[in-house]
Amino acid sequence: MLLLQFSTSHYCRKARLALGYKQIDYQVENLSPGLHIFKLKPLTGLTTLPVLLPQIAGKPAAIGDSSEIIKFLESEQPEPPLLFTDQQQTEALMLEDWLDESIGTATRFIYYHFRAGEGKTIDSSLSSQIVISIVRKQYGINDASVKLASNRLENALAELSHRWQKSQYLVGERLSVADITAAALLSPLALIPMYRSQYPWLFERIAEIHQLCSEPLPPGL
Ligand SMILES: N[C@@H](CCC(=O)N[C@@H](CS)C(=O)NCC(=O)O)C(=O)O
Repeated sequence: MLLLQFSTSHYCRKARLALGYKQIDYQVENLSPGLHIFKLKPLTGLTTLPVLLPQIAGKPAAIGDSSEIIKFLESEQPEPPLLFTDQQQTEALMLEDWLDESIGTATRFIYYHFRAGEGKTIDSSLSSQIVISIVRKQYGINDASVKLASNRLENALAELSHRWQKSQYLVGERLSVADITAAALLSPLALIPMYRSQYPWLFERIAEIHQLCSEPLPPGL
């Protein structure tokens, strides 16, 4: 299998965690932001990464969207499972969708805001700052939208803390799509000192989940 990705994307990290947890052999191809559209549009009709090319006869040529990729991996290789077969499935998929649509985007806002200001020294090169400024423009990242994102994250972290402290897992008694989605989509916060000092339990859990999935730790951990 071949995973088309942006190397730094937290949604691509989510797909890698799933592949790693299932111990599936795969290769990655890193695409360049901007030019990626020309490759992706004919493959999936979408402009977003990750995209998985299963390279298996009789299977789809390309699968876009991290959630669809996980569903495909589960059908191809059910063990170890990331989904459920009972009523816990609805809860896990709802958490995944909430993390994808709300929390992953909030993290993006907080992260790029940090990288353009206090965290500029992480990579102050012109090329990096140009990418950051294009992303900020593309998603409308500014003081007001970052404030809203930070409020959303605060609520999300309260909910995740409650769930992860009650049991080791967000849903049921084993690792699932909900845990790997949270671990991937919150991982960019590891570079931000305020989150590191206020939510140490979060980064311990992110690191544990990366180890379970044989995925290298995200920057900052
Ligand atoms: N819901 C999608 C979101 C993926 C996503 O937002 N990917 C970003 C990178 S973090 C992307 O490819 N952006 C490029 C674009 O929108 O053109 C998924 O889960 O795969």
